[in-house]
Amino acid sequence: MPTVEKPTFCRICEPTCGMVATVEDDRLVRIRPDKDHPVTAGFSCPKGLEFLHVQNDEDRVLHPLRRRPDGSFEQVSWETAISEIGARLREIRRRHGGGSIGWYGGNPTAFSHSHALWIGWFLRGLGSRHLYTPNTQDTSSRFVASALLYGSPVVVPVPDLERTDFALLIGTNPLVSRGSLISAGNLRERFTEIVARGGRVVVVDPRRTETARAFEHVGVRPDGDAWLLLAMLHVIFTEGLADEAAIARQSTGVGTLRDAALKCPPDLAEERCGVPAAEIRTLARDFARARTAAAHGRTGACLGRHATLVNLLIDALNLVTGNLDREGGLLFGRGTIDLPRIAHLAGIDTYDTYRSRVGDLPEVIGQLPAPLMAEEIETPGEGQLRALLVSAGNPVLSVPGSNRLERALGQLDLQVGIDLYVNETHRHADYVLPAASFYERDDLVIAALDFHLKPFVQWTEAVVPPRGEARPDWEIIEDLARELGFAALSAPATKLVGTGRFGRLALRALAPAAGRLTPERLVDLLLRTGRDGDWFGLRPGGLSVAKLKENPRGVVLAEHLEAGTLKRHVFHRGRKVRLDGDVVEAELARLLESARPDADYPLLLIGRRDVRSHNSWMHNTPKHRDPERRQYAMVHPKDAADIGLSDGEVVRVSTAKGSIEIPARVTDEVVAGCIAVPHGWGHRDAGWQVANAAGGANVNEVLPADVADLERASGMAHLNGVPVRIEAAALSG
Ligand SMILES: Nc1nc2c(c(=O)[nH]1)N[C@H]1C(S)=C(S)[C@@H](COP(=O)(O)OP(=O)(O)OC[C@H]3O[C@@H](n4cnc5c(=O)[nH]c(N)nc54)[C@H](O)[C@@H]3O)O[C@H]1N2
Ligand SMILES: Nc1nc2c(c(=O)[nH]1)N[C@H]1C(S)=C(S)[C@@H](COP(=O)(O)OP(=O)(O)OC[C@H]3O[C@@H](n4cnc5c(=O)[nH]c(N)nc54)[C@H](O)[C@@H]3O)O[C@H]1N2
Ligand code: SF4
Ligand SMILES: [Mo]
Repeated sequence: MPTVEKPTFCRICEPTCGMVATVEDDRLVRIRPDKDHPVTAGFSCPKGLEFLHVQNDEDRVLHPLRRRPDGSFEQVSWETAISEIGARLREIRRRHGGGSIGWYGGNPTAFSHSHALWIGWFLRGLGSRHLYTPNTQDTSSRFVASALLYGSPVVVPVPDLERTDFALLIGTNPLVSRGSLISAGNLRERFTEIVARGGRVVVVDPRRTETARAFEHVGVRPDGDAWLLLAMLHVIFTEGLADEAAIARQSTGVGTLRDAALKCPPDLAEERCGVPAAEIRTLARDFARARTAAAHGRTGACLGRHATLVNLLIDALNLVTGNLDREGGLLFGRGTIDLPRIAHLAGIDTYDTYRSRVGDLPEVIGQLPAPLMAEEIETPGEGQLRALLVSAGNPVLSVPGSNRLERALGQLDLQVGIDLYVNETHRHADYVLPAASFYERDDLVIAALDFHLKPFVQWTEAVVPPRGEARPDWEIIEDLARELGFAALSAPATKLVGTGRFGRLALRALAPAAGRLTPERLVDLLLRTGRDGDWFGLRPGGLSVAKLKENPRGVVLAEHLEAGTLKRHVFHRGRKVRLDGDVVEAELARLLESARPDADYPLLLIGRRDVRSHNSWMHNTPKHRDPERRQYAMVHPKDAADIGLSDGEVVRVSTAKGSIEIPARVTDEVVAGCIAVPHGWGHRDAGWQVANAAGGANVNEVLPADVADLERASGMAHLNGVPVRIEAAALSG
């Protein structure tokens, strides 16, 4: 068979780098970065290249598996698996109602055109509210800040790094993570260009990260950001640096923010966030006086105890300095598929329209806090969670309170996993179904569209057929839905396109091919009725899937994001950003009244991401045979000296929930009083042999996960800045 090279793109993380896949005999034999890609231009990272090992991994699940009474798995046919799971789900629905069946859809669902949509459809068919995702360990606080500010949780502005004079990065390490809630190819290059233009890149982080080392670093105490940001606003308001015209034009409710900022002078903030008052003043003045500036936060801003407030303050800092919705500041997505509008029409841009059965916490975009899953399984009553499907996720490693979750999973009437591997969550499942990898399916990453700095869209065909009997996630979900007797996925499509002129036109165009709505047809519909669409021939040359197939390296839609689109992106009445409200006031009060450090647990734990890991996966590649690649904790020399810990020794990290032990690296890379521990480790007894051997400790076993530990405003888990105690493991009994 001849060797074929196919342009496509990686779907592990947000740059969605252009790749060229080399295929021989229907087998992926090489992946290389695509130099001719119009956005990523030859950029990629080690994970993207190591995906070749995942693709061809002998540990991959390639056939449906069913648990035997002795706990081992046996291979069964798809027909058997789907019909048996269907029968069990029907029985559970009959006895306990559709509301007793839930789904956890993990991180990779966001990198597919269809996976998350099909899960949503499945649960709506059941009338179930048990939808869980990594969001409460990742972005719910950001989404709630958006709901409060803009009236829609899915409106998330991006920093215009291509034109800004001052990038303020809060709790993000893009030289390793490659950027999140932003998609701009090689971010190191973007940052270097800012400096080359005479601008600045300042990184606020408790650790002198790869990004902080390459640019400027402000060493903040974990969970200190709200204090830092309020004190910056204090300086800006009291020194006349605010852009009052922009505030009046764009927002309502600034008084609440101003009052809170006035209560937080830099000297008070210094005590709480560890950044010297003089440094806070200079940072505030420099940011406000820069010709243009953009503050952007990610998981370091999203996982603290005041995360919703931190995210709100980040956008407010941009707004108050006149940097929201202007070139070089924060800009809104261009929306070739107008997600906020579509989500609004479909009624899925929700926040707090209902609350969790246990814990009374708000839904965010229809999702409930994943740390509640254990208690939802354990708590009797109507809506008790009795069956859980987990696709593209590994909550036993990724969700805090994992010991309890793992025990609770054992109480389920049915547990089904859909994955590339039998991971730590699926090792107890009743069935594990083999998912196609992203190179085995067609795709367009709808969720990333609005995060591209250079508006861009790319469609890919599957570059190889699925290995073994693997199948794309959406097809598996559709089969299960059919077992439960759901109508085809056409009713939600009606909602998505609306009932306006183009909606009607689109549905008419769709009707002749009636029947199955595939992701390709859905994407086609959304593209064609979007702002660049061909409107089914009314605008020749416009976008459609066919058009994208003619351009396999994608289509650049504009050089830059536009400024001056605020009114289109704000859903509040009057189209103004809202800076006040009950939630904001409560969160500000909670911050200003919050307690100081806990004497029993004097250190603060934060997370850390590694270049070759992706949360709990990508650990089964040959590189992870190297002990150097394994998990270790970073401890400051002063804190190490206090407990007599030397570099390379094992440190015991304890919270009120328990202890874990991890080899330590003693380094002043972390600020004193802070310990950094990567999540996603603790592999054992799962189906990935290299990962099992690499082992590690599961930090989520000791992180807080009770209802009282979750943020009231967003249900967000508290995973950064968690009070801990450390001891040298060798010395303590
Ligand atoms: N190589 C690699 N890339 C990844 C991933 C991965 O696991 N590995 N995961 C992907 C996923 S799912 C996501 S969501 C993104 C996340 O993207 P990022 O958020 O950019 O990822 P992190 O490297 O975790 O960066 C968070 C930073 O916040 C800092 N931090 C911790 N606590 C605080 C705090 O209280 N205040 C401040 N200011 N900073 C704090 C941490 O030290 C860390 O440097 O990365 C994605 N990319
Ligand atoms: N303590 C702590 N915990 C955290 C975080 C933290 O910073 N600190 N970060 C959180 C964040 S940001 C995230 S996003 C979560 C991630 O949490 P999860 O999404 O629960 O876990 P992942 O480790 O990303 O697991 C992804 C799984 O999907 C499988 N997979 C990959 N591609 C596909 C596919 O196409 N289809 C299917 N069906 N399966 C696929 C992989 O084999 C793997 O088993 O972790 C969170 N947990
Ligand atoms: S940065 Fe790496 S993992 Fe992320 S999309 Fe690009 S190649 Fe894939
Ligand atoms: Mo994430």
